[in-house]
Amino acid sequence: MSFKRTLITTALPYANGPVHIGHLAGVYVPADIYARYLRMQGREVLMIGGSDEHGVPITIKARNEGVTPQDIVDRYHKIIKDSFEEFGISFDVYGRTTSETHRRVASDFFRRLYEKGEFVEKTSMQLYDEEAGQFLADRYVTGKCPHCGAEGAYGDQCEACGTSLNATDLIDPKSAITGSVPVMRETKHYYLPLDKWQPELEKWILEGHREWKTNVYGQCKSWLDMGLQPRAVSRDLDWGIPVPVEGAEGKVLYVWFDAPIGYISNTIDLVGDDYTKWWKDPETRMLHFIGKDNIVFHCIVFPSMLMADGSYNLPDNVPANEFLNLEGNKISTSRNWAVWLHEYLRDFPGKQDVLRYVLTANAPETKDNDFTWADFQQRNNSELVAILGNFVNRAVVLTHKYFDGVVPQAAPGEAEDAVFAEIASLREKITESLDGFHFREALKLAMDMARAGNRYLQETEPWKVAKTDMARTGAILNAALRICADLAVAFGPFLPFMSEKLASMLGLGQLSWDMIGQPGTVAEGSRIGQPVLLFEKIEDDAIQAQVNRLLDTRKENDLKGWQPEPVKADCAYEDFEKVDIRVGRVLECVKVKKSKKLLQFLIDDGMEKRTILSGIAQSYEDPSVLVGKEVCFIANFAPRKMMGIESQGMILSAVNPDGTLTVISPSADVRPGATVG
Ligand code: B3M
Ligand code: ZN
Repeated sequence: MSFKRTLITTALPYANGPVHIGHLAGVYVPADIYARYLRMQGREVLMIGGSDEHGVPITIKARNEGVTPQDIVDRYHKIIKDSFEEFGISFDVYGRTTSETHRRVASDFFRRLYEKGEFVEKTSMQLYDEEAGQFLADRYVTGKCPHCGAEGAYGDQCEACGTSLNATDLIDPKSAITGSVPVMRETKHYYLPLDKWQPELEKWILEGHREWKTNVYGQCKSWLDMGLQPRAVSRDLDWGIPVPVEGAEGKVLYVWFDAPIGYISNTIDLVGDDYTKWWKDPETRMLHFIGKDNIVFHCIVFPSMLMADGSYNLPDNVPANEFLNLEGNKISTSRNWAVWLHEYLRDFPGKQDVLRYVLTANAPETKDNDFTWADFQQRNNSELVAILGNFVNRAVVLTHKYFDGVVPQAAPGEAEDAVFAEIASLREKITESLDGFHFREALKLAMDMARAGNRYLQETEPWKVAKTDMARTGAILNAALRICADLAVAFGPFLPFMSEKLASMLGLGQLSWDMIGQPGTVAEGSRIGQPVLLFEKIEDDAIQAQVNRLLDTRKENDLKGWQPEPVKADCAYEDFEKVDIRVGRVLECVKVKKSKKLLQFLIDDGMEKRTILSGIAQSYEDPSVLVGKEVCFIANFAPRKMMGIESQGMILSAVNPDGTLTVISPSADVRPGATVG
């Protein structure tokens, strides 16, 4: 079906912390690429964003900081909104769920369903913290996951296995407020009977949307196959939208009931009553851009709410991404294991496009993927600088060199026809990839267009032709500038800052998608701007600084979570006496060839010189720092061969929280051979 317009919604980030590269990669860069692409095609688009300002994580953070939840959301709503703006995430509106509009719209939505009898009111026993005097919902309670046994699962979700939980499912629950063991207390909640909508959801998704990404379709199918259960859409909390019906004092809307309605209220903030054109007109296509942990809420829960209301469109697609990891570990706000957008901008000012590029090139579109600073540097230096930036710079510099910046006359020959044919074919492929939400693939094809430009200059060698034939040189540079214009358009959805800079260098007006491959985009006889470097090399020290910051973070985390090993079982003094511990001076210390772990010590033990091997090489980048030091070692272990070398004893080392090892030395000079008792 062809749609008149497209409504793009993007997951509303919780306003309880800044946004990081995982947010950009998972949701906001893909959504922005798609919105910009549609706008460049002249399509009618709205991209809706906003902060999700209710929910227990916010109240826990407020409690921990001794401020109000409103203080927390006011702080982070601004930080998040500013970060998105800095990165060119082109929302048409970026709202918030503590707005008056949202309170009204969400309350009306609930009341309408209530009056239609769409909720089941049910009294049940829920976890209650007698010390704190409140019920424990969602993140207010932690315990052992009944599915995977992981400790620290929350009342609503286990982060280890992703299973959605009810607080009462947890094993050995503990209150996250007081740490006490909760009691069960009766309370009433309003349930959305998801089971009632199961047949319609199965028809809509399993039959009607086989084209959805496999990770999305698969998750929906497994939820439906398990059989949907009624879901509580109210909570005994004091932060949120009060349940707007009699007898519901002290209850608020469950955050996952209220937040998706934020898409509607943010649209109303933007276009007022015209929102019906975007939310109820079947000629509008709605797309939800989210991360995989939000699939059930956007494909099952929110659609059930919309079906219960009966007047809204349902999403046409939900191109959810998987997760982005950082240097091999899961990104974690609580462990500060993240690249925060505001910190990136501090360290790499003006390089938003570089991060957009790398996060798209590595996007976790079908499986979790990893961000590494080495890859970030490599893609910047060998792709953005060396391919795209280099081509544009050569075309512009040579036009200034030979034609004083005036666009020479076109005279297409065989070489031009060939490269323009390649560009036309790339445009078709990029369009097809973007239409299919394959943004990684589309970006690679755009970079192939820059590669085609470089090959064209290599083949035509204008710097040589200029010695004999200026007309031909002009024809080549006219073609090269036309390719630059094609690149400004093709990269427009991905790298908006570069695209704008290049377009102004070439004197192009508003860029439109169908300009790719068209002759005359850069007008003959017009004067192009001075060459401006589109990208700069990123040096090793800038990357090392980022890696060091993460290593420091890892050390802090290891320290934070570290507990000493439990003391071993009792040992008799007689047993201890059998071990002969001595002090020895290190005469030599070198890495053992072909071994990652072993250092080879030559020790003066006061009697002779002995060789001892020790598995601490990864803790001592430069083993020579140990030469001259005194170390403690066990002298009466039987000799042992490792890597063909006989080791006579064992060096004593302490195990640090981050797993590194530190040799044990006496606190003052001691004669080699001295016994340790
Ligand atoms: N606030 C963010 C998350 O789960 C959640 C999205 C709401 S979209 C309506 O990461
Ligand atoms: Zn689990």
